Amino acid sequence: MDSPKHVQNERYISLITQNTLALVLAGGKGTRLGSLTSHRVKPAVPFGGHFRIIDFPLSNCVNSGIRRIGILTQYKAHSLIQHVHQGWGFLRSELGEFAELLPAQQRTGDEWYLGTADAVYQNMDILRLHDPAHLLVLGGDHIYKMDYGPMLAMHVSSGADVTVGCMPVPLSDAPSFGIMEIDENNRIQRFTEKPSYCDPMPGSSDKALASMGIYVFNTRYLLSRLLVDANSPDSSHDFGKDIIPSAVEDSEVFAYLFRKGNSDSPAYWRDVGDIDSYWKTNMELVGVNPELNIYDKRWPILTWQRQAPPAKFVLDEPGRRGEATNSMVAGGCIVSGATVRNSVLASHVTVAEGSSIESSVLLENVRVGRDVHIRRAVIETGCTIPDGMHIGFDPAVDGNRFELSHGGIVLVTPEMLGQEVSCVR
Ligand code: ADQ
Ligand code: ADP
Repeated sequence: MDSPKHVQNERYISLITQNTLALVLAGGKGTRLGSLTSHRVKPAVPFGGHFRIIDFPLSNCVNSGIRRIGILTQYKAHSLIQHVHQGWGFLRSELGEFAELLPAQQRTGDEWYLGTADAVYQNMDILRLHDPAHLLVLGGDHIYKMDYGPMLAMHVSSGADVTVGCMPVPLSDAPSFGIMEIDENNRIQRFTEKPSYCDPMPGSSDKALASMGIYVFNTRYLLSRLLVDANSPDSSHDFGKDIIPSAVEDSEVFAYLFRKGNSDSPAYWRDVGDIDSYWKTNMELVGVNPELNIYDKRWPILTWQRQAPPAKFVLDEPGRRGEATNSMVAGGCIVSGATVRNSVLASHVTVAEGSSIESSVLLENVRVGRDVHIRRAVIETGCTIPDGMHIGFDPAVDGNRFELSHGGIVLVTPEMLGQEVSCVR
């Protein structure tokens, strides 16, 4: 649709991305990740050995040429603030670039952020100061690589007030998403937040078109809508529940389908909403040929990482090899006379002699004792697993002492082991 303009002006996209400010929503409670979010907000949850979830949307912004970013926080934000502060300070303020934390600070009244739209509303004065032509509103809790440039370009060339990023999801997952119906020009006809029932999208028997929680707005349009919303007593001040459905009624609202390159198939995008999807999305990285390539130097996932010596694999006294296969092992780990398979080990994990780790995610500073066997588990930062313990073999035993997901994944935290919380989460 926009190719003629591309041809006319080779800077068509970069002029738009430079005039865009991204707002990453990172203030929600997100209780479905269980005890992984009892000390930290979901976007701050570690992922993939080196990263925190928020690194994905933030990296997408920088890789797309959007270098003005606000991060809206409120709930259990300590490690998120620390991470952004340590890892995302490389943007050059003297060039007008920033990744700025926007905590709830009662700028407009006595309330904390009531909903996602209210979070943006409460920062209106700051947005007016920056004065971008477009606002790109992103959830801080999805794993994907996306160039936002083409979506912004489509937004501008279609003359939309709002553009919503979307992709097909299984019909059975529709109640977890905002679901839309679109016409042949991708104009959104109907938008329902988390419907209990919906019909399949045209041309499919088992898929519905879901919002990715990614929105492009013309700044002036959004600010005027937020003012109205703030004065609506019945509103929950949420993009998915209030702003988008009402915009669909009376404004130009278009869908942008997030596809893999130039193909028709949907691109990789994961909502790591619960422990099962968190575990599965981590597991998808350790396969031989993962759909999400985090090794692509053209699209680096940026983060802050701890200074650590290289991971070490040790042959123990009786001659047992310390080894890891189909696994990602971060710096500072030591695997001694033990085997690690299909697993993700974050930095400074130690696995002692005679132990085995299989299909598991071990977060920073986990110490695994001798003759421990762990399967299909997520082990929280700072846990010490005592010698001889078996995790993931007997649901009845695990269910009593740990958290067991619907899909049978065991979540272990220091509290469940009766240990003190000694690490920043
Ligand atoms: P949900 O993910 O359920 O649905 P929500 O819980 O509002 O929506 O979270 C979206 C993002 O906003 C998260 O990153 C969260 O941390 C943050 N957030 C939530 N409340 C906040 C607040 N008060 N202040 C600041 N940030 C807050 C949304 C859309 C759906 C869409 C899915 C896609 O509403 O339409 O389908 O995302 O996952
Ligand atoms: P992979 O790295 O696994 O081959 P892709 O290259 O298909 O994955 O990237 C997935 C998404 O990430 C693309 O749809 C695109 O939005 C974005 N992306 C990755 N690399 C680039 C790039 N060099 N330029 C623009 N977009 C990119």
